[in-house]
Amino acid sequence: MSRRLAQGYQGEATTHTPVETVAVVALGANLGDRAATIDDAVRALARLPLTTDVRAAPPIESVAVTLAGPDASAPAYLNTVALVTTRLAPSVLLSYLHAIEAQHGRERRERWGDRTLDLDLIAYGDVRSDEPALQVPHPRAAERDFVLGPWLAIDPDAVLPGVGRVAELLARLRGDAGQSADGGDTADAGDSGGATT
Ligand code: A4P
Ligand code: MG
Repeated sequence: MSRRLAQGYQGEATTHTPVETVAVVALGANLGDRAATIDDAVRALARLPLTTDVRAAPPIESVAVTLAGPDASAPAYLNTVALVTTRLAPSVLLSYLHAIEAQHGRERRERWGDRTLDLDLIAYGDVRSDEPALQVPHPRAAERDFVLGPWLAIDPDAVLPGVGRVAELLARLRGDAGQSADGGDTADAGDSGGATT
């Protein structure tokens, strides 16, 4: 665990004021009234304690990525990304994200299955953690057009810690997807799940 992550935990147990950090939260919904759910979830993020600012990108449509790959026959997703300025420690923020998912009827039946609302912590400042309960940066963020696209829309200088500039990651991803569409090996197309609009 990184030093800053440890400081976050220490902050919870003591009277120290935790450091204000910008967290990147990805929101996705492919069941129910997706737009209303995403709107509600962004408002719920803005009401979190110790949280001073929330800025969300316009939502985009994206093809569902399932364990078998992109599936155009599954209900399409609405995805967006919010920048959340908060003094909540990352583990506490993730617990709140799970609570917001639950308030919106999230059921966990199968991995990458259809869902009313999914909230992923993509990054928390430059903190890095690979504990199963808290993986930041999110291990699949760099492969996902539906995360990188909205993130870049609200932060043109965004960097995925330890990986690289979001603009470059997205350009590479779209370049690879284009090559694949031009006759590349589509059997291994990955889970880029490009936006449909
Ligand atoms: N967990 C650990 N670190 C994190 C983190 N940084 N953010 C734990 C969120 N959760 C984190 O998550 C599984 C476990 O990961 C939880 O116990 C959590 O505490 P989950 O939300 O229960 O399950 P999941 O979302 O089905 O699994 P996973 O592996 O997190 O899936 P992803 O990567 O979130 O992908 N297609 C489109 N077009 N748009 C989407 O938004 N989303 C998914 C889910 C699949 N296909 C999609 C989309
Ligand atoms: Mg998730």
